[in-house]
Amino acid sequence: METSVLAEVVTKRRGWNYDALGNAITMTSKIEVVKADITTLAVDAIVNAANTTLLGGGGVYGAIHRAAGPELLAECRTHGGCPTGEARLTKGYNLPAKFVIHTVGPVWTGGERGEPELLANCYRSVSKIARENGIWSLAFPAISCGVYRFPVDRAVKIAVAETVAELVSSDVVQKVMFACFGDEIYNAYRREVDELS
Ligand code: AR6
Repeated sequence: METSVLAEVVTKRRGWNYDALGNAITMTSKIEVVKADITTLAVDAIVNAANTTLLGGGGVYGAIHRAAGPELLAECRTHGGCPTGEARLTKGYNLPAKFVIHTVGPVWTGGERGEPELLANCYRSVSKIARENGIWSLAFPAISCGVYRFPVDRAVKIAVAETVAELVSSDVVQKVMFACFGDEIYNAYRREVDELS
């Protein structure tokens, strides 16, 4: 293997990246794990964990709609739903975030129905929309880890792996926050992100 290719593989494995001058930037400087209500975060876009109708729910969905105001629901109606693993973009209305990217995580039913791949697809779909819309900073909730009962450790591994893959390959998305509600989720993200450095 050529030295440059080998260096790239090692670089990606260790979660390092390089800026235009060739200075090493750690992935951990681009990823932040915070205990926060996602609706308070002033990032370009926050991610919503919705259901396939995009039109109702509690949890993080309810918090985002309450904070954004009724215009958000009106714009969601125009999308006519969203399949599991895909994502849709709306404005952020009264939120500090300019946009909301709505994605639909899988309901955990034991792991034999493609749940891990569907969850990975959520992160990929969100990243694609972010790239296409010049979104520099993003905040994710723990998609599928509430009502949809995805095992937290497995979900967090997928979230971090997909985020690193995006940050390594994209020159658009530069900052990703994981907004955690509760110690279990926070500690799981902390452990996984700490392993990158
Ligand atoms: N900020 C950050 N995280 C939050 C917040 C908040 N304000 N509120 C809750 N969480 P869930 P799911 C966390 O159930 O499992 C909806 O009703 C929460 O503690 O909101 O993908 C939809 O309409 C958990 O860790 O989403 C769907 O029907 C995580 O966000 C269904 O729930 C996700 O929990 C989707 O279920």
